[in-house]
Amino acid sequence: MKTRREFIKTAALGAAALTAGNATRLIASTGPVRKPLVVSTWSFGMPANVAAWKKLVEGERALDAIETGVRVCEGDPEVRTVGYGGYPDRDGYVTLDSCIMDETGNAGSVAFLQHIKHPVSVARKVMEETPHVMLVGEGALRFALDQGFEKENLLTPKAKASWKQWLKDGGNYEPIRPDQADHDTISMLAIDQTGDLSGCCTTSGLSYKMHGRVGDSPIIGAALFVDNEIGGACATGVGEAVIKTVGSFLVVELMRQGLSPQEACKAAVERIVNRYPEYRKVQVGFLAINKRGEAGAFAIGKGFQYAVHDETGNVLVDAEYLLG
Ligand code: SD4
Repeated sequence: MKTRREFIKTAALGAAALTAGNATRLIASTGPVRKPLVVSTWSFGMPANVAAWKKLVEGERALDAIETGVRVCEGDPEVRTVGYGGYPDRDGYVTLDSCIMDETGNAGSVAFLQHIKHPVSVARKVMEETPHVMLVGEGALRFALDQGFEKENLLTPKAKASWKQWLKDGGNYEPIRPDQADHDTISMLAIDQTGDLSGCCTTSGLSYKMHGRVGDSPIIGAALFVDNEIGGACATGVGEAVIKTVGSFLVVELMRQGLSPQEACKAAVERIVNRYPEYRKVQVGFLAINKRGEAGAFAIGKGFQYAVHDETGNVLVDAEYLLG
């Protein structure tokens, strides 16, 4: 097995076959590194990518680009699973999870945060203004207000009506829901013009979740991990499955061993369903990029899409999946 340093060196030289585990894999393509680059989860990643791309071509840091990008989604009341307009928990509270990680390996996160429209920006403040990584609940809210964020009602009339209807229909609650429509996170990764990586994710989490439930989205290593020497990975889907397998960290570590982003995402999905067969029924999708600007994704089930913006344009891609 090659060391990380050898991997980077070999990758920089062009196409190279490396041994990872028992298999030999082609891990690096020839040609220049694809940068800048931004990728994000789901179709709402398309407008988010456009905002991030604008920053990237202006020469801004990947960190600024990804924060700007996902804020588009957080502020859009028509996106029912992120930020303002997100579905509430079973008691009618919109509670938000978010995290962010930069090229130096620094990280910030907020969980179970209420009343703040842009949790990703609070997560960034946690990273930059405190000695901590994660603030939750009341403490996270107090910190956000101290930092000048505005307290807002995030429960839009539409989301409230959906919740009331859900209650009327019996309020049937399954902590693990197989449908994808009710729980989509925006996770975003970018490489800037200098070749540095950053990533973030932000969500209102599973709709009608238990009050106090926190998913994978604010957990560094689970929904997001960035190693500026190797690449970055992020996740969407049922957070419990991602937390138990430390999914994004796993994807980055597999890339470190020589797998392509696509291969690494696939291996992480296989880890989930092999280790936890009950999660075969749910959706989890991983999205990753490596230092060369190669992107890949893989999901448990059909339907996961991701948006990729490079200098050739912004495209929505159907991810490959394991089970029909
Ligand atoms: C969570 N991972 O709270 C989030 C929800 C999500 O696609 O990403 N859904 O578990």
